[in-house]
Amino acid sequence: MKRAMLTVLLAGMMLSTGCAKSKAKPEALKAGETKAFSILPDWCPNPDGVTVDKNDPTIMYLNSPNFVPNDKDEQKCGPDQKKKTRAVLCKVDPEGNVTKLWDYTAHPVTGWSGPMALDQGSDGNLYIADNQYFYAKNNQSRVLRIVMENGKAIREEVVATGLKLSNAVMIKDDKVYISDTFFDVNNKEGNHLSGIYCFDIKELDAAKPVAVKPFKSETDHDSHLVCTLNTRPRSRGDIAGADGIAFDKQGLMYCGAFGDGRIWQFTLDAAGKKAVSSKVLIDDKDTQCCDGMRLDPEKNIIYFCDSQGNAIKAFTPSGQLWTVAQNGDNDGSTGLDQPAEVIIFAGQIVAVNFDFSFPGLTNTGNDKPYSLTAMGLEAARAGMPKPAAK
Ligand SMILES: [Ca+2]
Ligand SMILES: [Ca+2]
Repeated sequence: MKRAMLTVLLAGMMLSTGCAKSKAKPEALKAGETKAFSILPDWCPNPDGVTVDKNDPTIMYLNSPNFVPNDKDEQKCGPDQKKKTRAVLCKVDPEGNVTKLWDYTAHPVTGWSGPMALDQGSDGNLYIADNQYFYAKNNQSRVLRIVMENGKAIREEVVATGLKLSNAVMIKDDKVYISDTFFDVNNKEGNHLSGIYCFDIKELDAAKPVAVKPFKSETDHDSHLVCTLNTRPRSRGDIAGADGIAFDKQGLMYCGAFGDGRIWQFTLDAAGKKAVSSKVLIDDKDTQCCDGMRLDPEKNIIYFCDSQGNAIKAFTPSGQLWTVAQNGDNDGSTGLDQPAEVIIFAGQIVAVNFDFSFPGLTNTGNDKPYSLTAMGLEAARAGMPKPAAK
């Protein structure tokens, strides 16, 4: 009798486990709703860049630079790579499971690694912005390439040097666009300048990395520079500049400033190497920070992270702006916890919670859980403001 009951119980448990693992579509989240997409392992305390594999939509790549929560004294990893939590590249599946692909190598001068955003080229390899600005302000930041073979990361290469704070990466037509958030040079109005560089994948050679010339002025800079933008500090006094990059379906390029939340729209030349015109598209009093951004190609909408406001927002190429989701300070178990990157994955909007906590942000501190947050894709699209009635 007992044995029979146990069999029934076990069968029931197996059935329920099977249901939980079924590939049934997740229940669509309503407007403004958030839930954890993934609770990350302890070795991903400070995740940042994401991109989805160009050939396999079930693979999302995630960088976790892990600048925090390392204690300052213990953080001395040095060239011997004893960083408390090593910077890693991972892959994430549609159920939110995380697998480590690579341990990044420390920079030979600073002793640290800082892999922020990443994107995949048509060669299948991943191109990474290695931000060294938190450790050295003298142009130590780089562009890295992780060579991929059959889904495995097999080699890490340095392909460009000389950047200040390499941040976002967006690849279009085998050109790698990288934002540099700090030039440490002001324009004549006294606003801090920053910009975007562009490299052809075919010029990126590990045997001879591109040496980017430091930016001196709007007329004296490296030939790879596409455009500049400037930051007007707002309530939190942050001068950080060029951050997230996206292209719309017409090929217009967008970049937002981390320090003031303004978003620029750039028209590029036919080669995609120089901006021929630019304008500030978004300048909103309730949006004082812009981090990562990503195109929704089906709707020609661009989603972006307001890291200060713990919000995911969206805009159209004509400048309509709306909020997809926003919450107060949250540890990341249910809501946004300083989102830095946003992407469409597994039929949802997925945000990466950087959870670093800079002064003036809603996020008050790096805390467990470390997480990715999901929002409803259809709800986000439906939130677009309707044109005013005539
Ligand atoms: Ca957290
Ligand atoms: Ca937090």
